[in-house]
Amino acid sequence: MDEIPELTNEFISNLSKRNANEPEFLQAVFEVTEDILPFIEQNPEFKKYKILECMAEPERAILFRVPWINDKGEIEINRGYRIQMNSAIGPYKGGLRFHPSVNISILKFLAFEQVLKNSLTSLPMGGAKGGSDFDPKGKSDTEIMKFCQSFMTELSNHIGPNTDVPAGDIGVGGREIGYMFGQYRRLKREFTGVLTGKGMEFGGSLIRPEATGYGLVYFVEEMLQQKGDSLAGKKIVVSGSGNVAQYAIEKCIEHGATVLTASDSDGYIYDPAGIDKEKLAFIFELKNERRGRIKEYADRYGCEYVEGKKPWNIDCDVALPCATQNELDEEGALELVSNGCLIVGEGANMPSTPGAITVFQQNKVLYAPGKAANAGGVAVSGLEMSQNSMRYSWTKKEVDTKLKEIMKNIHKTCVKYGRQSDGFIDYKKGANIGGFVKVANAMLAQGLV
Ligand code: NDP
Ligand code: 2IT
Repeated sequence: MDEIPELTNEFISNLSKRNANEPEFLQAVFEVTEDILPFIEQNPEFKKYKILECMAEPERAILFRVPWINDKGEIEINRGYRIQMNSAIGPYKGGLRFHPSVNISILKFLAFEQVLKNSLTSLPMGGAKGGSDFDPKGKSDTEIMKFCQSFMTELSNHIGPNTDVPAGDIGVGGREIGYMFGQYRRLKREFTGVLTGKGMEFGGSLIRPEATGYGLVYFVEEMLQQKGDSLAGKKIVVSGSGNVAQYAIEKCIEHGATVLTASDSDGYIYDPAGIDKEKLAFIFELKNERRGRIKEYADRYGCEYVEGKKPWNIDCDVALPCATQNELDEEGALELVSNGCLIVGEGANMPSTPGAITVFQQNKVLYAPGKAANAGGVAVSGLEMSQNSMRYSWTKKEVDTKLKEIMKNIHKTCVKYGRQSDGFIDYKKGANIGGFVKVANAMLAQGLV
């Protein structure tokens, strides 16, 4: 840390002061800063125009009240947000998260990551994130619909197909996107591609539900191929059991790997025989239809269930954290390393803590950060926008081929900017510089706006 350029210290201290109550946001920005600072030092224009300082300030942050009435007839008040972080390379784009933990810090970190991620996809999308502290758990379909309608009634004033195009994230899937799309269409009296992740009957893209999980596995396969290896026969540990985890597991099985674990916020299941197609179908039904707990998997298949713990102590070749931020800490990272884990591919956004990342780097574990490895979701969202604009739809095969190509190119970008003198690929550095360059150049070209 002794050769940090002067700019870093000043930048870090100012940013920390201005955002003192936003630990996740600071974590995300610092993690990027350490990689791009030397790059900025070599490019005086970026320094002169304070590009990094600009990027760390949202273009706009919207906060609003979301009142709705629950099934008991009681009034509930939630808080809604949309952080429009950067639109230098395209309309704002990024998911909506409904989870009780949602606050400004979490959404700013997600929006900041989204800017670089969207740039890496090579599609013309700026970055945003939004959501609410609404907790969808245990709510009826009617309550979900009422909440989504109230949320969209205000959000509709701030988004549009050429302005800002939200999608799903934690707690927001096809059902919620459908209700929000319906309300937007009613309010605006127009049918446009204002949201992505829509149902197939009303403008959704094939492969969008699968895209984040599939893209993650395509990326990890590229990492292995770079080493002359492949996923076939590998032992995989997955956290989460939501959208990203489900399709990551599906694609791992297709590649001949054995997935040993899945989890939710209560605990994890460990199935030494591996989650096969039939067991995965049970997870889909459990989580997407009955909205039950992962423990039921262990009850049904007679395997181990570990309450209140993460699966990082399980022996594996590849770890795919697919639940949430900071779910993999230094202790978990040390366990993975001591069990011989070769690769960590982040399906979630910022699941590894800074301490965990240091452990991976010190032990030469190949570590793919979320902004590269989980970019397949937003990439297919970008393809959904293109199809909506053309009033046309591509086949499953066409979208999947484009997704594979995009993940391959992101991998190439990471290798280009992340290759070290000893040949080791620092995917974090590669992704951070690769994502930054295009946005920074676009900002320079457009002047101080
Ligand atoms: P889902 O809501 O479908 O699933 C989330 C999963 O993570 C559930 O298993 C959930 O368990 C678990 N989880 C959520 N919060 C916590 C928590 N605080 N502690 C422990 N477990 C938790 O969301 P997604 O699968 O869509 O999203 C998962 C991750 O992937 C997020 O980090 C998201 O930002 C990221 N991501 C998502 C994309 C997408 O297209 N959907 C694209 C790129 C990244 P439980 O049910 O108990 O809450
Ligand atoms: O974190 C993410 O990239 C997402 N939640 C998907 C965003 C999108 O616009 O598809």
